[in-house]
Amino acid sequence: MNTNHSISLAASVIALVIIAACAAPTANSNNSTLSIKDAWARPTAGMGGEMQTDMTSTEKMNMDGAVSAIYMTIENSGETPDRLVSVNTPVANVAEIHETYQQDGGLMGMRPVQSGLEIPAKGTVALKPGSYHIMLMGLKGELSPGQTITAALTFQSGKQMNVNVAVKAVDSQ
Ligand SMILES: [Cu+2]
Repeated sequence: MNTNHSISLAASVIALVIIAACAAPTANSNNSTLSIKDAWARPTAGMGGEMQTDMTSTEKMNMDGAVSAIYMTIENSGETPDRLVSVNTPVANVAEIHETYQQDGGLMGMRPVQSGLEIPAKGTVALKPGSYHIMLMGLKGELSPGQTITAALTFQSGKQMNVNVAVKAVDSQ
């Protein structure tokens, strides 16, 4: 009786270890020196004034609630720099790497980052409101707080990382 119990307990532990291994973020599964932290996205509803700083006037005019932005921290613990060159997410038709910059006359604008976003060797790059971000356009549905979406990041080195992104109200940051 006790023996059977021990065996089933051991089997349960092994099963849990296997489940935990399968649930580990794919971001760490290829011995990558890159790691992603604190990935989050804006909800589509109730966008505050802060969102406006991440949008061009054209985008504001075209805005029908179907835009969002993803933010995260990307860390490179390796000895060689890499570049984030593209992002895909099943929730949007277009995902572009953008930077916010000061236009002539002082207005803030944003533009696609040409040739990718460099992640320096032994360095960290923060994508955050008013700075670098991944612009989502042509969203296929609303993004609500509490939802989790996925994004696939491709780097110049050929590394690919799948990231879970939590949809959060900006105020909760
Ligand atoms: Cu943008």
